[in-house]
Amino acid sequence: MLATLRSLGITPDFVIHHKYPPYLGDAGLLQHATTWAADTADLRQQLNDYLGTATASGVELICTETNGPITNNKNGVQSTSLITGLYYADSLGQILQTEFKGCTWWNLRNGRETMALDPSLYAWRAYRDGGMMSGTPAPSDRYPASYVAKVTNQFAGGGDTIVSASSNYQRLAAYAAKRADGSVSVLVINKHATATLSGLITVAGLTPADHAVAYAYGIAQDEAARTGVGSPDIAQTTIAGVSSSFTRSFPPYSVTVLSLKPALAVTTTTLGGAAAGVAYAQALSATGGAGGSITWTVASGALPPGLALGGAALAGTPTATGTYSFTLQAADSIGNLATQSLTVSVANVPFASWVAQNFTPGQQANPGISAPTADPDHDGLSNLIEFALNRSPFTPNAPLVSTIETDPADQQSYLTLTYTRRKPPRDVTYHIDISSDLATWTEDPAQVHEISATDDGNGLTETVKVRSATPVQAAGFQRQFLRLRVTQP
Ligand SMILES: [Ca+2]
Repeated sequence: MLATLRSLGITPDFVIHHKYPPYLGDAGLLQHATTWAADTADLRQQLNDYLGTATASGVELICTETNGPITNNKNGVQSTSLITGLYYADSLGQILQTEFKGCTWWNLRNGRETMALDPSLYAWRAYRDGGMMSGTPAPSDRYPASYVAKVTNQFAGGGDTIVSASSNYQRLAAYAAKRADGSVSVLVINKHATATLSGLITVAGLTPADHAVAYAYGIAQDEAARTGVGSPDIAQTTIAGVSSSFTRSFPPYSVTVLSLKPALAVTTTTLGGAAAGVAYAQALSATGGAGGSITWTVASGALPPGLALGGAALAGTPTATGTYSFTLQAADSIGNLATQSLTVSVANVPFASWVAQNFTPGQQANPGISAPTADPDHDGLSNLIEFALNRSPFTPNAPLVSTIETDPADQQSYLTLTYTRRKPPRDVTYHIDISSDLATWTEDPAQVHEISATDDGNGLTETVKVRSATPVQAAGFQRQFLRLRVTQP
């Protein structure tokens, strides 16, 4: 036919292949999937021979029918057995490594045909069926191939890449896919009737998360369908101890897909600065792991007062200045954990925020009321000073008064000024000036010493005491004045 097509100048777009194994028994069927490679080579060779390599290269191979040996009466009951389920998975793993562009299992629903059980086969349904399931809704009417298809759905899909995988044991087939989301899935089929086989799984090109999800179907589920006791559905379990090289046991006659995700990692490595009294929100993010939602907790340290973890964010209104270091932990839904050390610096209330908190929009628009130099309560203290001293701009306050205080250490008396100062970081600068005539003022740390700064415990301010360096008892002492001056940067 190919020669005739060639003589007519016709090139087929594709070749359809149907594949049904002969009677092979269970052990034979379980090794038969490896013949897909030979089938492919044979078809390609025929196309090359009859059409010429150049022409043949445009012809696609498609399999529109395959199943176990349902055409053979001798082992028809095998079609509804666990063995054909395993063969389905093994065939899929093999086909995905060939050039076949498509393959359709014959079929979803076909028809049941009662026949005698062959005791040499691992089978318990006394009927043949070319479908994956029967028409009635009982669990036993879904055949193993349908459940195995549910498992292999977790193996690969559109956009994924089949990557090399190998097993050094003929009865333990292994296949692998690099998934579009960066994860790697491993399909393992234990074809041994009674032995649990252990495989050392080595993963290249991915540091897997230490928790993964395993999807499996095997004797336990097939028995549940037979007895009605237990779940006939696929098993989905979380497994721990996954790494780039790990050992996993596979029960006899089972199909397993291990879904290995990239290691969970927190991608938020810095957080923006915050200011007391100013609403704050920073998104938190992580990659890898099971995907889906991440649960965030504080693993160590303490968040700035006023901030809390909620959803995937650190948010709130800070109430206290300072630099806060803490470690956040991200947890995915299957137990993968990742931590990240973070620091948030909380600055003092900015002057602009204080204005916004203390003045109405109308007042804010009126510089005579809200400007830094304004004094709406007529107490002689400008708004900037009121802010710097953490006072209210509308409550008249007494002015700062210098006092003469005696130092018990030297029994000398000093001109002393006590005032409230916002804790750093802050957006105002405090200056202490000294004068002997109220005309010439000097800011000189050598002449005025800060002798104490006591935290007020409110997270925002401290009480500062400064005094003249020269005691009133000093020879030639006449007069001294101290004043507080506040500037904005
Ligand atoms: Ca005032």
